[in-house]
Order: sequence, then structure tokens, then C-alpha cells
Amino acid sequence: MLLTAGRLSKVLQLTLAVIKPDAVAHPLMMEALHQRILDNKFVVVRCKDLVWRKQDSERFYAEHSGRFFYQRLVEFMSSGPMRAYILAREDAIRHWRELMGPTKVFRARYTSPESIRAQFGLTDTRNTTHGSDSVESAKREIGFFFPDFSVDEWMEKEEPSFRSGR
Ligand code: IDP
Repeated sequence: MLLTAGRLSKVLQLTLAVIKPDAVAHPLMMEALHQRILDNKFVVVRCKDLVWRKQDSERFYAEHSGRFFYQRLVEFMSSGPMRAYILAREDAIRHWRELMGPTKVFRARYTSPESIRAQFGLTDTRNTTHGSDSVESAKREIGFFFPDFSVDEWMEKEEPSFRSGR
């Protein structure tokens, strides 16, 4: 990160990161993933454990309805506890997606062997983590998981003090 006179020169960005049920089922994996988050200079702004009903899963992944994997995905995402994070960093969306690696686990193992999905993913569906893919989706997805959190308010009131360390 760039430092200018003790301050971060880039504005922080928020992203939604989710540890999916396959990983939450394994406490050691959860610990390793949490450590990866901290090692990669993300600030944990919010974190919570939750379980989805099937209709939450259907709503969140509505854009994939009709795809061959949709039913499997919906069942899987409502099959057990998940952990959701709001993470802050400069360029958080890109950094988290890079750290996760490609969607498909077997591709990830060849192209990004250090990535989370390569190292911990089980199948293309049970691929360990979710991350927002744009500023707009981060705002929408953070609202879905953390309805009481306002991205705009955090950016206005909290971001400057996180960045300056005050
Ligand atoms: P992303 O999670 O990398 O952003 P998306 O294309 O948005 O990828 O897909 C959402 C989720 O749907 C994936 O994380 C994965 O769990 C599941 N998925 C996507 N493509 C496939 C597939 O080809 N087979 C099985 N599951 C898939």
C-alpha cells in the first residue's frame, strides 16, 4: 500500500466476502482462511455467522436460475452455516477475487495454485468462498447480508479515519 506522510494515499474500498458452508464445516480451514484475510492486509469491518433459508439462496443467486448448476448451488448454499465479512482495503474487490482464484476449482489448481479455491475448494459448486465482482454488486451484496450497514455512510464517516489511523 502507498503511504504518504503516514497516511494511505488511496481510498479504501469495501467488498463482501463469504466463506461458504463447505469451508465453515472445517474449523481448521476457517482459521486458515481468516488468517489469509489478515495476512493480505484486509481490515475486517464486520463479520457474522449465518444460515440461509433456501429462498435466501434462490434470491441471492437469481441471476443464475436456469443454469445447469443452479439447483445444486441453491441447495449447497442453504445446507449449513456460512461466515460473511465486510472487508476494507484499497482495491478490495480485485484483491479478494484474486485471492479466491477462478470459480472452477480444477482450473484454479492449474492457473492459480496459491489461491484459496485451488487450495481448499472441493468442486466447482463447493468452491469455498464468494466475493463481489464490482462496486455496484459489493453495495448490493453487503446490503443483502448486512441490512443495517450503509456503505455510503461508512465511506463518508469511517473511511477517512481508517485511512489516516486517527
Ligand atoms: P464467482 O463465485 O466466481 O463470482 P459465478 O459465475 O458468479 O462465480 O458463480 C456463482 C457460483 O455458482 C460459483 O461460485 C459456484 O459456486 C457456482 N458455479 C458457477 N459455475 C459453476 C459450474 O460450472 N458448475 C458448478 N457450479 C458453478
